[in-house]
Amino acid sequence: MPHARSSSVWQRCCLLILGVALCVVPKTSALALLVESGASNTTAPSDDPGFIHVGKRAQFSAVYLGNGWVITANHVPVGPVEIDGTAYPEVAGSKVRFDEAGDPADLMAFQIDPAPSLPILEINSDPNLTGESAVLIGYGPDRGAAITACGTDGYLWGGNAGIRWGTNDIAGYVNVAGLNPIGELTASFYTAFDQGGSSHEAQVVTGNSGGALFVKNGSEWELAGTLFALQNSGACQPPSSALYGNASYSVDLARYRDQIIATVRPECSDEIDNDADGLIDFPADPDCTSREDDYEATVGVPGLGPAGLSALAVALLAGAALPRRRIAPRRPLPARERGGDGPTPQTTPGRAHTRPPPR
Ligand SMILES: [Ca+2]
Ligand SMILES: [Ca+2]
Ligand SMILES: [Ca+2]
Ligand SMILES: [Ca+2]
Repeated sequence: MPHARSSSVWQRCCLLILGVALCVVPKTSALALLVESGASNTTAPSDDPGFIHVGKRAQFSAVYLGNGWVITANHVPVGPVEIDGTAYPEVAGSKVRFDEAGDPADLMAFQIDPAPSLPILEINSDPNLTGESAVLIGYGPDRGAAITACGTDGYLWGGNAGIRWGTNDIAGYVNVAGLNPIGELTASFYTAFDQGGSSHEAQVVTGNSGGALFVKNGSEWELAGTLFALQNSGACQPPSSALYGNASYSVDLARYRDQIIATVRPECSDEIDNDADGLIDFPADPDCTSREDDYEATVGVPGLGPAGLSALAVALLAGAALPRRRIAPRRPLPARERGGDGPTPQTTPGRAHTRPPPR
């Protein structure tokens, strides 16, 4: 009964908001699956939201979004990301931090090269997921011994670290203040660790951040959150433990979605009509061979930004002939500058050199 639980969580969260004013929010993440131990839940669930996309970033987590980009908490350092047993080096200087109304969030993305052969992840746009079932995936310890503290039951963290999944449901929304500098707010939602909760009730643990929270939109899974903070029961709670009543916080990706899409997507899945032909992305724009395709126009006729359209208008007014549409092989494509809207010389550094096969 999510609604019965969310009432008590809301009251506790009010206390948290006061605490947040004093900036007492531990940074966290990765999962202690407090109903599981050992190797349990270290392979994809049968209804898989994207387990293989969640990677290990040092002792933290990061999620592969597709197109050569990973997303993680801003307090996770940039570096190589291990995905499905393979380490992918970071692209120097590629980090982009996301913000809202002048508040830089505890959320960023950076590129890895080569790009893993995995599809582009969908990102949730629903601003209210309260009551929705979620799957959480991150790198962290398993469940250890049962304990009782602060008048409630729980578990110590175990000694088997790995990427594992768990479940919970979204209890509500709150802005979480960062520790440094004081006052930067990260839009987030939270789950409560409940005795008798969901089938694989999960709570994040201090030490790792950047893991994934997925929810279903109809029949399709979407990435909705980046795990980044927790609330515990205070001084009475033993270190390295999770108690019923603790909460886990995820960055609300819906609030940063436009920035994320603009940063990490190729033209054929960036939700923009890049070449002004009235058709947006794959499969609507026939020049797109897949969501991973870099160009929404035939190669040789790159997408027209405002400057390009102005130039074209000037050319038409001057009676100039339109350039002939040239049919050219799509690959290999030149490298593309991040945020650019057209091809750049082959000497441009960075960017993925491999691409996933069309789905
Ligand atoms: Ca719960
Ligand atoms: Ca597009
Ligand atoms: Ca188009
Ligand atoms: Ca087109």
